[in-house]
Amino acid sequence: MKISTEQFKKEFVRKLKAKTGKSPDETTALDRYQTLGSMMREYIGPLWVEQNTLLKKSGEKQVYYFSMEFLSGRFMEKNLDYLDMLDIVKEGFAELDYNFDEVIEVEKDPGLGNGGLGRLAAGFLDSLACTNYSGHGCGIRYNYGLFEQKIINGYQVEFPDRWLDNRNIWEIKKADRAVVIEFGGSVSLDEVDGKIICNYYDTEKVLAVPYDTPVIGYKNDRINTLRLFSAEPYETSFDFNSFSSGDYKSAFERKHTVEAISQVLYPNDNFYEGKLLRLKQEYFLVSAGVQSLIRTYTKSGRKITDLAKHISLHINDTHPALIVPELMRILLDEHSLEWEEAWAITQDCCSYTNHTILSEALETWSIDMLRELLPRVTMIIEEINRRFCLDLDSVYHVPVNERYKLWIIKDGVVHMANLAIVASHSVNGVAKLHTEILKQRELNHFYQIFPHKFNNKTNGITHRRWLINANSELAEKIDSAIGSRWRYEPVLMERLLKYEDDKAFLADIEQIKLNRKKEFAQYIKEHNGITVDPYSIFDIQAKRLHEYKRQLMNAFHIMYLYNKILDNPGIDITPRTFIFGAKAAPGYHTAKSIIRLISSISNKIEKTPKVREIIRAVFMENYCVSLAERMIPSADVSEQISTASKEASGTGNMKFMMNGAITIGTLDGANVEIKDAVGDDNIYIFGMTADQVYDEYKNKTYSAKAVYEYNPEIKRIIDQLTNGFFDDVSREEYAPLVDILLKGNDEFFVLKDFDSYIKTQELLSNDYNNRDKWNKMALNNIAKSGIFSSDYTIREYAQKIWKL
Ligand code: NBG
Repeated sequence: MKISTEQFKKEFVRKLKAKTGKSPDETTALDRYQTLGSMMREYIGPLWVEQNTLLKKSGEKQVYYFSMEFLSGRFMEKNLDYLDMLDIVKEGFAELDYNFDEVIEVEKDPGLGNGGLGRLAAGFLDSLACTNYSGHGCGIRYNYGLFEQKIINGYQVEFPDRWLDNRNIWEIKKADRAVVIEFGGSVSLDEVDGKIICNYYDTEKVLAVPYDTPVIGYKNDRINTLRLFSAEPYETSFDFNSFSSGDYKSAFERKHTVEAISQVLYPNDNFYEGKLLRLKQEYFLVSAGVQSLIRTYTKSGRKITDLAKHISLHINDTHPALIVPELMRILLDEHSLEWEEAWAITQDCCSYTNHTILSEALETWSIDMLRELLPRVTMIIEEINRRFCLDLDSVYHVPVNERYKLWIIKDGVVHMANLAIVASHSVNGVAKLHTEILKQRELNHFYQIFPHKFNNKTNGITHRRWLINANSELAEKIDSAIGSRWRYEPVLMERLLKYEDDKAFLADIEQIKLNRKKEFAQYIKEHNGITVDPYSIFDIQAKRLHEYKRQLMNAFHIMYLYNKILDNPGIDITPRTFIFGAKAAPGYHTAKSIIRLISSISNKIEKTPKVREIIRAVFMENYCVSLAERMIPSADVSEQISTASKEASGTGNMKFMMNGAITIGTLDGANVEIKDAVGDDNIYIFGMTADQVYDEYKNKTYSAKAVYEYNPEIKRIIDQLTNGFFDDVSREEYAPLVDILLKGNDEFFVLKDFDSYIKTQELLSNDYNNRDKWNKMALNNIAKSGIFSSDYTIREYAQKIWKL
């Protein structure tokens, strides 16, 4: 935006007065935030309209990325930067004596996602706009995003996330573009003039009202749209009869039932909960999105049979897989296409990404529940399945006893992944290893009949948020070394390698890391009341809490060090600060128990001065995007220690690497590709490989109990969980964790990998003291991180899958 600081100040103060009716020095940070936001919206508005009009005319192909989650993070600073206003606003604020950081902090994190899947969706929208593609997000405008986590007496307690309390200044409600979603009732198919007409009776109608948020490109004038739908009652919002007779509960019941659909995000990561409300949410999203885009499309005067030439629909995990029968329904019933024609269009339009192999995350719906909620859609799924079953025989010649693996409906249950695979022209995994596992193991039966559909698209992260915005000092240092073109072409960061033996340059990199560590140490002091040493190793594990991610193994390492320090007074251990950030799903007791254990360990260390001088452990409350933006740039060590094969990709691993942290990890997900990029000398790999994990599951030779019996260090740690060692909880508190390991035979191989983990940690610890070596490793990681920019991932999707 071309505006001088003087002009900005004048306009800002005028608006501030007009909006608040206060004298400028009486205004609050919130007043200033909202005024700045409305100034930006005035600027963005006309550009946005212009682009949409152009798009409608040109018919340029667009992708609609359907996702139940978009974990966007704050918008203000990013939008200012992208519109080239950041410096002017910062300067203007300084001259007006307003605190810019305070204004940024006012913005509530839009936490409409759980973890990697939702963050990836938001990052992809960013990259689509920045690489100048026309691509939009379709999602749900949850009134409450992911819960706010508080740690009370060491326990996670969940509070509602009231992100809309101060209004969302970035969205525009488009009530006139609302569409009607129908649930339940019954359906009849009647023949009129040789055509099948579908009639619906007694359905429950719900309005899906869109709220549009601009998705701005990086200094390129592109503005795409994130459209989130909110559920509102279709008819009068309350029942007057009940109201008049004083029955207020019944009077508003309907309104509340309808609004429940977009009330709250299910707080599960990598876990499927087969609740009716969740199914309603999923259909609400796809029906609203598909209806709304088809309406815009047909208004442009283009033929419905050309839909796939202009539109791509992406299914982000199976959650929006009902797109398939919904699009078929609209093509068949509303546009009177024949089945074959509608099916061809659907397949051309749809593509699907698989994000997990964990069986507890794979969605299935009972056909009875589906039929009751969505009678017409269920008929269509049944017909898709019927035809596919015939093809299994006549087209794909699958042996009879192999066919059941491919059925979409089996034993009264609809398998959503199967539906998505059959109906999509592309099925991709999110890292090379993950895609291989899909092809060779988990989805091998589909790979055999549809080899052409399967492809890999390794995840990526936006280097703008995670480096340029989160660590501007490092970004500027990179500019000064290699120029600023890397900001648009991040692979150019590789040019930093010419400094790998330049001691002065490496010292500057080290100093920048220290600056971030000092800032974060201050934050820890303010939030946790613990003083940590910024010269110690900052060892961070930040991600959702899940058994497969093995925070428990990290915790055991801390206990191991605790024991070692007490047993060996004067021992030389490199000081370390272990930092965790993690939310557990509210119903996931084991995960919550691991959080409690980390608090116990932290308390124990705080009470033991000899240990406290060397190691500290802190659990940061309420891990979210804006906390990640502070945490990640301060890390020396990035913990990526999942059981091999379980983490489809991981993206935190890429963010840490980009900020110069060194990974300690297993050969899982994208860690494998990080290792390939940086080479064996710049990463610490340990533990079982994915093949070994599969072999163990098959051969069942592993005995966790035997490890416990024969390894005294492990035995001691496990015993400490229940022998009163932790005096801030009862002895029973951690008994279930012990049971999972010993009685349950340690499904995620925490004990099996422990030795190799400890040895690798020791190596890392020693290397850290060799500052030249460490800084060189850090530089290598930064330099090689460019390939993980989501701009490249998105180019691959755009060119190879969506054909934009
Ligand atoms: C998650 C995987 C991560 C991956 C993200 C994004 C689900 C279902 N899957 O490893 O666990 O990085 O998806 O692809 O949330």
